[in-house]
Amino acid sequence: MSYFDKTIECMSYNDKKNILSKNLKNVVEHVYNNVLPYRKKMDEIGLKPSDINGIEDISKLPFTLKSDLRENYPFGMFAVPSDEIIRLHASSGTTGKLTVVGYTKNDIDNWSKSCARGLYGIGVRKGTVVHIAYGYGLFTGGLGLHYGAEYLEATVVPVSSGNTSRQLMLLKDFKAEVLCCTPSYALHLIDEIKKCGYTKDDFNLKYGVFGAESWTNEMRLTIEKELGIKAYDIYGLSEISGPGVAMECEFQNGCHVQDDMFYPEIIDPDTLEPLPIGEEGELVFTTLTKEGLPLIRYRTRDLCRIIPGQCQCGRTTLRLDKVKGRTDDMLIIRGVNVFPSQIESCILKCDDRISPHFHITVDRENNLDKLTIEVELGPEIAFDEITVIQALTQKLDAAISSAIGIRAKVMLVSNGSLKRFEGKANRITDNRK
Ligand code: DLL
Repeated sequence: MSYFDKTIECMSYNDKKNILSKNLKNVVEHVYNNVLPYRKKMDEIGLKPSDINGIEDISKLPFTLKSDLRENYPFGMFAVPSDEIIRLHASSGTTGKLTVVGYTKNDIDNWSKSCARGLYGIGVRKGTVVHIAYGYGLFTGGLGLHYGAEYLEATVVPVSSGNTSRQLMLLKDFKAEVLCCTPSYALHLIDEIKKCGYTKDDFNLKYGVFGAESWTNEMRLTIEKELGIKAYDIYGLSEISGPGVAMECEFQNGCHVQDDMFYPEIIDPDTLEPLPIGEEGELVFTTLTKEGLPLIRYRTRDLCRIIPGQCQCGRTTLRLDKVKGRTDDMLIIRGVNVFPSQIESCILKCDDRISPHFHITVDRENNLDKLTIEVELGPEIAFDEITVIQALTQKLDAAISSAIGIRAKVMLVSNGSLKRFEGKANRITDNRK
């Protein structure tokens, strides 16, 4: 087994604890002295940097929310003078105001290293051809993986998102071994490959690096089968750096968090109390080495759990289980919590003749929530094969109702009729809002 940085990745718990404690003390000192909103938050609860003696004191610290970044738009949470910021990224949200993040030279270097560690763990080396179809620009996906792959001296193809026919041409001609994009874009590429009359054997792909949105293990199996690759999960968020906060190794058994840089906690989103390892709750991160925009106990809104025990690969880093979804994406239908990932998993498990493309619509009729799930038929079923479609609809209906605990209206629609996505998928229309 080889590692990008064995000392850090395979460090014993006690050695790691010393590093985490030292870094936590540094970052708390840094934000208290340089970020007014943090000084205020800490003063309000009477907490001084000297009260933090080690990583075990982390729960004394206040949380940070996305609203803190919005209220201090654009640079009010930055901890260094503006001329030390060498890169800005931003993500858009529901309120329209951007969440802006800034990086010093060291931050870019550490972010690149975190992505490099992840990519190394799945086999990327000098000369491996890495096709990056995440968007470049203010979104962190493209540039984050670009710098990580270049750090390893891989051969980077910086295609960005869009122009699918050109993507296929480049994938084929440059013989990329690694495809980096959202899982929903991978589905779109699979459809286009078939439409163009290619097969997976026309490509040289071996691995996929898929993230930026939640996706299920069933989706992984579909993509792996269709592209003949191993599909790895990569997790991250711009506030904490971008892609590469955590990534799966070759054992595909949870995303290894680069926890010397980004320290994870799982909290109960209602009581805000930390939860023990293995329990599901909201994922919270503290950045331990960031200079430009250090964040303390940032509430991601992602629901997840830390997998107990150590991975077969020998790394001692904490691992995240598949993210179930964002608390904001959770639909409450007739009082029942429903995650799109539960529906995705039913669709993919149900029948090979059903495609992975779906859309969820929620309406309110006569004061009652109504859930409609449109799912595309696979290309081999003609839309006039009424009996087959009726049988498939019943089968899927039963599977979804039993998984989510409420009835939904399932509609099988013709192949190719639902919207495709180049970046993050948006599969929900909630007309109740
Ligand atoms: O999506 C960074 C990224 C780019 C990660 C490319 C992986 C690959 P944001 O646009 O700030 O950053 O969105 C962050 O996306 O809080 C999660 O809700 C979701 N997310 C990211 N990766 C995963 C994943 C990038 N692997 C938000 N599984 C996060 C589930 C994910 N959700």
